[in-house]
Amino acid sequence: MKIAVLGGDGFVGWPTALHLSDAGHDIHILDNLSRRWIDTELGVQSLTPMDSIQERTRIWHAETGRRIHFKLIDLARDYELLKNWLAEHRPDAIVHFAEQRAAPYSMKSDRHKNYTVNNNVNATHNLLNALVELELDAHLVHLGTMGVYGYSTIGAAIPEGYLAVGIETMGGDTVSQEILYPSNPGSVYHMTKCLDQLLFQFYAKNDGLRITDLHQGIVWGTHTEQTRRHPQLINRFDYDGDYGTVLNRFLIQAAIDYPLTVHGTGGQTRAFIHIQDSVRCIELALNNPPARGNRVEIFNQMTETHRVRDLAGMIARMTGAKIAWLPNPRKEAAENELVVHNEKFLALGLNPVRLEDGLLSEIVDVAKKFAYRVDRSRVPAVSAWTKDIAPLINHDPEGKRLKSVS
Ligand code: USQ
Repeated sequence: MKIAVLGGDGFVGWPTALHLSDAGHDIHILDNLSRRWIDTELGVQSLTPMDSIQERTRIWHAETGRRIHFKLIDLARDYELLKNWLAEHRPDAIVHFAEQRAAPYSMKSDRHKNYTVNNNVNATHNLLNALVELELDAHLVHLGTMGVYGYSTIGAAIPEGYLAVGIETMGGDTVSQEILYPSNPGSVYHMTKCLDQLLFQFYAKNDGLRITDLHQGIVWGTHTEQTRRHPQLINRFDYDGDYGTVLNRFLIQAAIDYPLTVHGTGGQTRAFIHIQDSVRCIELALNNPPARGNRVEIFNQMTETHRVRDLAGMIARMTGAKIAWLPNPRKEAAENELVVHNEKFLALGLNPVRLEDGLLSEIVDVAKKFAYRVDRSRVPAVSAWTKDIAPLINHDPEGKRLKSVS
């Protein structure tokens, strides 16, 4: 297939582009390189040394003989460029990662909230709009988030996108319907993914677009089969307080002898998936498109759930790291249960990589190898969800003003 990978320079986009190229597809990356600009804005860099996208694709070609094409486009702003590109190339499928994906970054200031909404919602809408205008029947696979469901504990498992409800009619009967699971975002970033869901629902219904939405959990790990092939194909690895996600942050913190930064009681339960499974799921989704006229296909792209404090405890036992119990910069439930249906990918043959498979220590090794590149002052998460929370944030989890390290 000819596949456009929008946001193909990012943390999941890059290994996906390699994985799909390796599988024989003709890959075209469209990206505005915003993630690299945000690194510059925040004054941080990936733990792993990353080459330019042009250099990365050159190395891939030298290693495999396969070409990955790159086009610099800002999907949120350059509608005409996007439309012209789609008209010229007419891809069979499109994988859409081209959104600002960090919840803390989306909550940093009013400017960051505006940027995240404008960027994410416009990028998605521009794409859908162009597909309709060009009568292009490409299968659209979008990277959504488990966070659309929210983290309230209701004692029931989260279904894959749709909830069966009974509605009482005026005549007193009960009619059954399947509706999008009520969205309950926990950040401006997560809210944009909820808005995306409505855009997809409308365009699938109105124009018969073929859309798959992947509700992905927190990705951990860094390598995939293809990124291992050459040092310059390495994936990015974020450890800073805005872009670093919890498990990868704990692993790098353990590697540099920094206390593990647990927010609040660490009672938050979240869904996780290894980066290798993430790229496999995307391929499975591409191979199983919905029929034209069908509703949006939704998969829960996660393989296991864990409580934050259990992860911290496990890594502390594995590495001897200390745990810092910090005031939570986010407005979120202190404790929650989370049970998730993910049978659809398992039925399509996904054989998940588990935390217990020993890969955690491998990542500590990656972290140790590049530890010299870490700026310890960028480890604390200081982006506060509300003005009330901001004064409580601990900017120094290493100890001087810390109440409790165990
Ligand atoms: N947390 C800590 N300590 C840290 C960092 C995070 O205790 O040092 C806690 C947070 O308070 C939160 C949980 O860990 O309760 C998860 O935080 P995260 O930063 O790992 O994940 P999140 O902000 O939810 O976002 C990430 C990705 C996002 C994706 C989402 C999937 O950045 O793109 O959509 O995971 S999910 O969480 O399932 O919605």
